[in-house]
Amino acid sequence: MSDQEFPTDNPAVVTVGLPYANGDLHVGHLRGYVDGDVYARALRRLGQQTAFVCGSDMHGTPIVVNAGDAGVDPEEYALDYHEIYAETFPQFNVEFDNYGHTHDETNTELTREFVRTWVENDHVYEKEIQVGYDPEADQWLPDRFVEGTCPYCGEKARGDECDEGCQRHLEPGEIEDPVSTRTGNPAEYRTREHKFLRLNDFQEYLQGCIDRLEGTSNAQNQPREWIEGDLQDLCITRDMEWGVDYPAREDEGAEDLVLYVWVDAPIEYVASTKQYTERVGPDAYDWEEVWKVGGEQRHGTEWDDDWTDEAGEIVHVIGPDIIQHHAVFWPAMLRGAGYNEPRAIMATGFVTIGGESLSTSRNRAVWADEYLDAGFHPDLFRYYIVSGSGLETDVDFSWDRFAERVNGELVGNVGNFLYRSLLFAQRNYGGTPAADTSDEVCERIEDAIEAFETAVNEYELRTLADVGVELANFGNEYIQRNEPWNLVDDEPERARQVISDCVQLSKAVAVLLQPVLPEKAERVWGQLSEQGSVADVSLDAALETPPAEFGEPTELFSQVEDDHIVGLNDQLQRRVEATSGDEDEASEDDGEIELEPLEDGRIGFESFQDIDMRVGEIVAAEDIEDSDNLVELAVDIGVETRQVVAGLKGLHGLEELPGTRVVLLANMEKAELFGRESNGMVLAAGEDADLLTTHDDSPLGTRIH
Ligand code: B3M
Ligand code: ZN
Repeated sequence: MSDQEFPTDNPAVVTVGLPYANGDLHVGHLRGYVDGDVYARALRRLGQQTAFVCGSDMHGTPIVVNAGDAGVDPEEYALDYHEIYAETFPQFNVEFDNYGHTHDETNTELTREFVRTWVENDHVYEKEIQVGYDPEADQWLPDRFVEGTCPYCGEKARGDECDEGCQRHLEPGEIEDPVSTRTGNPAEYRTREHKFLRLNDFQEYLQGCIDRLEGTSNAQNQPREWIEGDLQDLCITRDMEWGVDYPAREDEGAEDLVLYVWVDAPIEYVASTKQYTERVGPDAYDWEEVWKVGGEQRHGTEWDDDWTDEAGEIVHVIGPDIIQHHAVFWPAMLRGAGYNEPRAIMATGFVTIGGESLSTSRNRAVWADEYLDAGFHPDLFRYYIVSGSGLETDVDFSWDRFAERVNGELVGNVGNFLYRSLLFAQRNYGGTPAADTSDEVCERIEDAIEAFETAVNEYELRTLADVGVELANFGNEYIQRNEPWNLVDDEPERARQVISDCVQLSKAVAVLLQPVLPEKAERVWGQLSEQGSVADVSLDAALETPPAEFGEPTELFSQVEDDHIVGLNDQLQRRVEATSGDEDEASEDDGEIELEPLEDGRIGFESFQDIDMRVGEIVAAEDIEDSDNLVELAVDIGVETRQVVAGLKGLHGLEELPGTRVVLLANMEKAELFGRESNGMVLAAGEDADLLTTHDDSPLGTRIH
């Protein structure tokens, strides 16, 4: 990447997180694709050479699960969705330069090449680990085949991610209380050999990389916590059939392993760019200029500032739940293979409905097809999404709000200004009247251009929508203030000036709003009888004189009718109510747990200091046969290992306890239970003995304050 402002002399690539090819798209998915598309168009607007690429994520357990439920093989299942996505995106004017998929040859080959390079560079090692296994289903339980409790925050989590809690990536074997999603049985842990990418090799590099990283503040800040201290190595293989085969050398005996989906998925960003070059030729766009720094292997060397001038600009648009993958794992993966690093990560907020998260399983969503079937233009949706909130903030979708904003901002403001200006110009002058643009209007347009350029460099998408809308707003006010209809007869020159200003403003609005409203802007371009496409002009075109002749305009937007919205709104409301009903029931269930009243008496800080609590880790767990509820634990608290008798039987599987970080009350009076000494107490919450743990990696023995 370069440290210069956009536009730079280097080619850029904008990518969006790959959709898993395993279900219908809804407005929540569409947000990222629209945001990415708007950003790519805005970069081009600045004159930055830009490719916009993506692809379907074909691998991973969710697809295997869903394909299994549908009774088809994963490839067929994923390809069907891939084709649906490839057709759906353009219907929202999301136009990728290349849309591939992770199972195609370009990606599988490139992925294996990455892995081979890591192996050659000694970044990969083999280790025995505990992997979930379901004896009833007789299968290994990678990733989403297992659910349980996040060891970092205690929330319910999937095998490889804490999706409802701290959003961390979870390594195989980390999840607590693992339950097989195949049978609902508690999962067993069994020993397996797997391959690991040694992330610690990249720790220093990643610190620098995060310091250089641009984009949204969540993407710049969250990774700091993850890269401080020892980085946990990334298990890059899985016991599955569906995926990219691990490129095993004969002697390695790893033929039955596939790569973890998060290995081949981001590499599709590179593969998709490569396919684009294969189509248009390297003279038009060279993927290696973007992804490889000067084409050189730069493994083992420090980042050199000179590279910043040669390398391309990589911008990733992603959801907020995959920041760790993109800001920590991915730069390490790239560096380990001698590739460039991302310039920016734009992590968007989610889309909510009625303030609550979307849920595909509960059908609390507005589906892509549903929007299109309602007959609304895609640009309206794009506008709603981009201007609805700052990039990092959630956007709430409601049909009422949609109608309100379309009718108020697009129909009432932008559409109204363009139509009245062009109509007046056409009727009175047959097009743009001859007059120099006034200083006031020129300055307004220049300011808008500057605001647009700043917004691109600061990754602020909303401003890209606001700039054009505010210019139209100004135009309406300008027309109102100057009343050209009263000037035509008495002050013809002033009338020409005012109307020429308004046409110029209209043209500027089209140029500035094109990234957000590509099709609508194109229509204005046509109405102005401009040559070519508005997509191909630079921002300066906003100040160039519009044609002297053009035809009668038509209105750009039409009013969203109340009764149309009533139907859609009803439909959605019914769904939302139905699903929140389920949740109310769930929370009533929760309410049945009677919480103890708070203690009246207070203790002083000194009394608290008498309590010696330490960070510990269970290293062994043994059944106490004679007891109904007790087990014997060995808890490592750094300075020593304690024998503790704890009431965990039946609440936690004995085999899952070793490796669990706990909090130990170390100066608890010793006790003897069932003939065994208990030297300390493991802290736990509630009837289910929900074990207290620590959020980060404080060393064992650290005192708790
Ligand atoms: N397929 C979807 C997600 O977790 C996942 C993204 C891959 S991006 C390389 O949001
Ligand atoms: Zn968590």
